[in-house]
Order: sequence, then structure tokens, then C-alpha cells
Amino acid sequence: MGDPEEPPTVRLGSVGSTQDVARDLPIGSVVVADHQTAGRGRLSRAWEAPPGTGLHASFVLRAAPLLSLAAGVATAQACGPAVRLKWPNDLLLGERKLGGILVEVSGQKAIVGIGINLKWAPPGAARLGMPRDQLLEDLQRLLPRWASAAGPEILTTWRTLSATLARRVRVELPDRVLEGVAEDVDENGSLVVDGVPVSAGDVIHLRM
Ligand code: BT5
Repeated sequence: MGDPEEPPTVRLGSVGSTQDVARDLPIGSVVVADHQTAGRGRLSRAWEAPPGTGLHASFVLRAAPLLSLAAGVATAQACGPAVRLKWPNDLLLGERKLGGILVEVSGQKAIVGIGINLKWAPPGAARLGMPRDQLLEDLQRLLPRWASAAGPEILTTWRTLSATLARRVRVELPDRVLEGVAEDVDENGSLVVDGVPVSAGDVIHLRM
């Protein structure tokens, strides 16, 4: 039996999405599942993985302005030194996608969903040879630490882990496409492309 005061870690076999279970739990809770039948990414896209092949976890944290980048930093550090971040917070191994992060805010809570490929990856994507529970343990230690870190520390560390900065990028905005050099992330976490801050959108790394 766990401590009744302690936020729960809920371990599930199969679930629709860990995000939907986490939404009703207190801050500090974690939901992890062997399989998701309706795992999702951003913008209603799907996150897919066969049963037992990856880490699928949702962390309930207190909503904060740079939480999305902070979660990227924590996850990259948990995955190890070869892993880099593509803005806003895709995890890359080389140029290939290893994992992704979905942040959904609900009142004071932010549900931070993390998917990492471990034993399997779709064509063109990457996977990490690490035991799931070790990765989960490292995330449980690193996420709360980065979620409460000061903005400048988050931004400085994000920059050192970034695969996007100094690259030519194409950003698909709702109303237009922007191409240029990703110069920096600003104090709001926006990506600055040729002087233009971009707060949301999909980034494609272009060849130099
Ligand atoms: C993401 O979205 O990358 C965020 C993924 C978050 C998944 C976690 S799992 C635990 C929690 N519960 C959920 O329901 N979700 C979170 P986005 O940047 O929109 O990328 C989605 C795109 O990645 C898809 O359209 C596919 O092209 C691709 N994709 C899907 N499954 C993948 C996989 N296993 N590995 C690599 N790419 C994948």
C-alpha cells in the first residue's frame, strides 16, 4: 500500500491515452501504460506504438510558462547525452525522432505526456536501448526539478541541448510558411527565426 498522502503512480496495461487518466489526478501523480489504443500527439495527430515497446507516461505538474521547454530538457537528460531537442520539444537521436512531448493545460494543472520509443520505432524514427522503468525513474526525479527551475536556467540548458538553433528551418504557421535561420529561443520560449518570434507551429530542419 502506498502512503495515502502521496500522489499516486498509476500503472496500467492498456488504456486509450494516459493523458485522459492523468487529468483527474492531483499534482505530482504519474500515469504509465504498456499500451495506448488512442495515444495522441499535438494537433490531433496520433502517437503509435505496439504493446510493451515504449514509454508512455503522463505527469501531472503545476502549469508554468516555460514548462514545455523544461519538460524537453528533463526528458533529454533522462534519455542520455546523445539525445537532442527539436523545437519545441521533440526528442531526436541523430536526425530521427525518438520521442515527443504533449503538454495539455487544464486550470492550474499541466498534463505532460511523454512518449519514447524503446524496443520498436516506426520507419524513419529512432529508439533508445534503455529499460522503461529506469527511464521512468529518471523522469520522476528530473521533471519536478526542471518544472520548478528558473526561466534563465531552463533556456540556457535548452539551448545547449538544441538541434534546432543555428539551423535553417521551415516553420508551418496557421496562415503562412516562414523559412530562415533559427537564431534563438526568447524569454517566452518562442523560436526566433530571422528575427521573428514563433510561439506555435511545426518546424522542419532544412539542409544548410
Ligand atoms: C508528439 O506529437 O510528438 C507528442 C507525442 C506524445 C505522446 C505521449 S505518450 C504518453 C502521452 N499520452 C498520449 O496520448 N500522448 C502522450 P507530434 O509532434 O504531434 O508528433 C506526432 C507525429 O509523430 C505523428 O503524426 C507521427 O508522424 C509521428 N509518430 C507517431 N508515433 C510515433 C512514434 N512511436 N515514433 C516516432 N514518431 C511517431
